[in-house]
Amino acid sequence: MLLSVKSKAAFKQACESIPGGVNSPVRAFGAVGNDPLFIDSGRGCHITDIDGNKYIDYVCSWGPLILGHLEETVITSIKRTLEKGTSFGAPTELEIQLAELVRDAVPSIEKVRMVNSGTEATMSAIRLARGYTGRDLVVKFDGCYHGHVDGLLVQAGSGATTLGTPTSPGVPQDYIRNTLTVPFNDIDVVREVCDKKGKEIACIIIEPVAGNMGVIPPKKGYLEGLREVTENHGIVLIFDEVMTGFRVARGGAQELYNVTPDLTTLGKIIGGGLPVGAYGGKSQIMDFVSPRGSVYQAGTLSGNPLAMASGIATLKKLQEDGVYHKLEMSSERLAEGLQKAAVDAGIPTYHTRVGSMLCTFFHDGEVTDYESAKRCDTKRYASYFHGMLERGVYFAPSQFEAAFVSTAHGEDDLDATIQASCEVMKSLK
Ligand code: KE4
Repeated sequence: MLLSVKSKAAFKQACESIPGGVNSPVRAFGAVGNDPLFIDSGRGCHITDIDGNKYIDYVCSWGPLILGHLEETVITSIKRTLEKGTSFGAPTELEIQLAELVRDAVPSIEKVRMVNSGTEATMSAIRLARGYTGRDLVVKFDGCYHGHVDGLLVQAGSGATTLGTPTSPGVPQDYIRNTLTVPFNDIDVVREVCDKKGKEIACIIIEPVAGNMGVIPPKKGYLEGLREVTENHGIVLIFDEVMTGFRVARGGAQELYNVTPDLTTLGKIIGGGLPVGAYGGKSQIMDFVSPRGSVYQAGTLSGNPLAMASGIATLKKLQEDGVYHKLEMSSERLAEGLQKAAVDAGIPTYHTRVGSMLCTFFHDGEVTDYESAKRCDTKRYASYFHGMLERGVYFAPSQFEAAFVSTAHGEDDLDATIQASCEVMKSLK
C-alpha cells in the first residue's frame, strides 16, 4: 500500500480553497478512486510525490514534457531569459524565434499566433474560421476534446467524459445550437452533414489522432476524406494538434498522414512545460486576425518570454537527428511489452499507439470511436492504474487519456514498467 499521508493531508487542505482540490479536474483521480498524489519534483522520466514515492511518469504533464522533466537545455534557456525579466507586454524576438521554429516543422502554418493554452488556441481558431467564412456552424467529433471552450463542451472527451459530463452544464443551448457532433472515424456521416448544411458550416475541428478518449488513430483514408469534403464545401478544416503536434512526428499528424489542414492548433510541447498555445495556418486566413484583420483575439501574457524560451529550447532539441527514431523505438518496446503482459495474463485489452502516445483499452474488441471507447471496463482500468502506481509507475488516472513516452525514458524504465504490468495484469484475473 502506498504511503500517502502527506498527499492526503495536502488534498484535504486543498479542497478548502480549490474546487475539488485541483486546478484541472482530470488530476483529481475521480475516475480511479483514492486521493490524488501531490508531486514534489520531477527529473528525467521520474516524478516524486511529497511522501517521497518515486514513479516512472507517463503523464508527462499531459504531453508537454516530451524531453522529460528538467531537460538541461530547456532549464538553461528559461534561466537565462529570466535574468532579463519575465514579461513586457511588448513584442520580443523570442516570439519570432518560436514562430519560425513552428513554421519550419509545420509547413501548412504560414502565420501563427501565440496564446496561453490549447483552449485559447481552439477557441480562437474557431472564431477565425467563423469570421473568415461568415458562417456559424462548427462540426466536432464525439469524444474529441478541444479544451473547455463553451461551444465545444459537447460530447467532449478527456475529463469531461471521465467525470461523466461530456456536455457541460453552464453552456447555454444557444451556444450548442451551432455545434454539430458526429462520430469519429465515419466519413459517410460527415459527407451527409456537409451535403445538408455545408453552406452554413464554418469549420470542422478534429484531433487527427484522437487522444482524449484513449488513443484512437484515424481509419485509413479518413483524414483524406475530411480534406476532400471540406474543400468541396469551402469549410475550414482545423487539425487540433495540441496533443499530436511535435508528438506523433515533428510536423504532427499532418506530416504523418500527409493531409494538410487549413488551420492547426498547437499547445503542450511547444511550451516545453510552460503555458503556451498557438493557432496558425494559411496567411489568407490568418491575416483576418487582429490587428492585421478584424477578427479580435488578444492576451496579456501571450508570447511570454519565459514560455517562449522554454518552447524554443524544446523545439530546437526536437530538430536533432534521431530524436523521433529513439522515441519510436522506446514507444514500440513499451507498447509491445504492455500488450504481451495483458495477453499472457488472459486479460481482454485493445492496444493502440501512434508515435509516442499510446493506450491500453480494457475492452474485449476494437476501439475505433467514442461509442466503443465508452464500453471499456473503467473499473478494471482503475485497478490496473493503482496496481501500477503501487509498483512505481504513473499512468493517466483515466481510461480516456493517453500515455506519453519521453526521450528521458530509458530501456530500464521501460522494462521495469513492462515487468510491473505483467504482475498487475495477472492480479486482475
Ligand atoms: P489546454 O487548454 O488544457 O492547454 O488544452 C486543451 C486541449 C486542446 N486540444 C487537445 C487535443 C487537448 O488534448 C487539450 C488538453 N488535453 C488534456 C488532456 N487530455 C489536458 C489535461 C487537463 O485537462 O488537465
